[in-house]
Amino acid sequence: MKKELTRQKYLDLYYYMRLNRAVEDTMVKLFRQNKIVGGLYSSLGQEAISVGTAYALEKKDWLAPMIRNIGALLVKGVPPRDVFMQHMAKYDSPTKGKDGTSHFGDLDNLHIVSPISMLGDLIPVMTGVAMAGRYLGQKIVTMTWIGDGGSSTGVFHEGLNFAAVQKAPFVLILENNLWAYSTPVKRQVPLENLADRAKSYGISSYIVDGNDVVAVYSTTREAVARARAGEGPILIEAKSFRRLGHAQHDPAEYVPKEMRAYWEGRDPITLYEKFLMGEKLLDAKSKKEIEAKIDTLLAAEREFAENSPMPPPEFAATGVYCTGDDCHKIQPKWERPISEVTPPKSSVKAVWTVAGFGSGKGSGGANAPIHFGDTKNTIEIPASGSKPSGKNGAKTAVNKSAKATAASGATRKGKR
Ligand SMILES: Cc1ncc(C[n+]2csc(CCOP(=O)(O)OP(=O)(O)O)c2C)c(N)n1
Ligand SMILES: [Mg+2]
Repeated sequence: MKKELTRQKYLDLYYYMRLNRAVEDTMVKLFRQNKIVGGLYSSLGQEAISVGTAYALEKKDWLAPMIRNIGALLVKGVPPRDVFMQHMAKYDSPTKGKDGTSHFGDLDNLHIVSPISMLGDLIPVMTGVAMAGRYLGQKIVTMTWIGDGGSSTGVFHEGLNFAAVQKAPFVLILENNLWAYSTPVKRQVPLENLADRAKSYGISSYIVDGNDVVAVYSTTREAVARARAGEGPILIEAKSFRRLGHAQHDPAEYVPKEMRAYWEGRDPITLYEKFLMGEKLLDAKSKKEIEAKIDTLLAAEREFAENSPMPPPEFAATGVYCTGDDCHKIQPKWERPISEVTPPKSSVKAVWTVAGFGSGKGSGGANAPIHFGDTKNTIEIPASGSKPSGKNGAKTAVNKSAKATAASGATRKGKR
């Protein structure tokens, strides 16, 4: 680690990494008390990535987190109570209890786009946000994160290529934690460095030690400055390790013991503490003060979250369909009366019907062999308009009518 920042910045990075870990530790406790409604993912050992990257952004910049980026939300200013309540599906949560994980954002104030579960989809979305900012003359930079597994999705490539040709001011953090669920990175990408993917789009990239928060921050700060200056998107591969399973339900027994032991010895918070102590930026007293501050904050945030009510049952039926002003400011342009396309009408009977749709008829009128087994009882008839070839001419296999099929089934049965 290099000494290059102000004391305040060093201590901020430390505070947010500790806060990130403490928030997640609290959620594990809530999970074990059965108070977490959805899945619970962990960024244990990856805190330096979320915190170091988000800390390099300015207030006006935009980010979109993925499941292991709670640290980035905290740096951006999301209060821990929102993270707790969101996972507990409480009524005071940002989504008012309609989601049990982290699908929430803040477009008005903090400039956070909600996560999208489909891996990679945030790349074109955040490219679009970056382009919108440029059209509006805002000089913003946008950021999102993707895993080693997610970097093999089609939309990763489409999105990054699009960002590259548009020279979007966008920074993509590729968190290579060596595992995508139970698949080791070596079995899904034939590359030593995933940063090499950037070459295909003609964009710049960096490789950084994801367990060194100062390196992560300094590298990202440089990348953000270059993107802001108009150099186009930049890919940063942060190398780290997923210390726990994919989520709480996964004991990750498939991870070799030596690999886990190696990375446990490189805990980003322990490494950073050693550095701070060595540089006399932190001592036992100030460390205790930071711990006390976090404890007090989280006790209050947790209490608030636990006391928040669950949403009233009837609330489940509201806010599902956009109804205009009370939903958002963009007015939908309904081509048909709203009552026609929303329940109860829409879910009772299709308004438009297409003759033959769903009946299983092929274009020739006969039953299409769409199910396994339908093809068994086929008869062969010469295809109309095609030239005979070979002994029997061109043939088209067509199912018999339902009646004939039933009859032949009965015959077969009789023969047995
Ligand atoms: C397009 C798509 N495919 C599959 C999934 C299911 N899924 C969710 S997370 C995950 C593993 C992701 O691994 P990686 O990208 O390495 O991220 P990590 O969990 O290691 O942070 C999978 C397969 C998904 N959400 N989206
Ligand atoms: Mg991974």
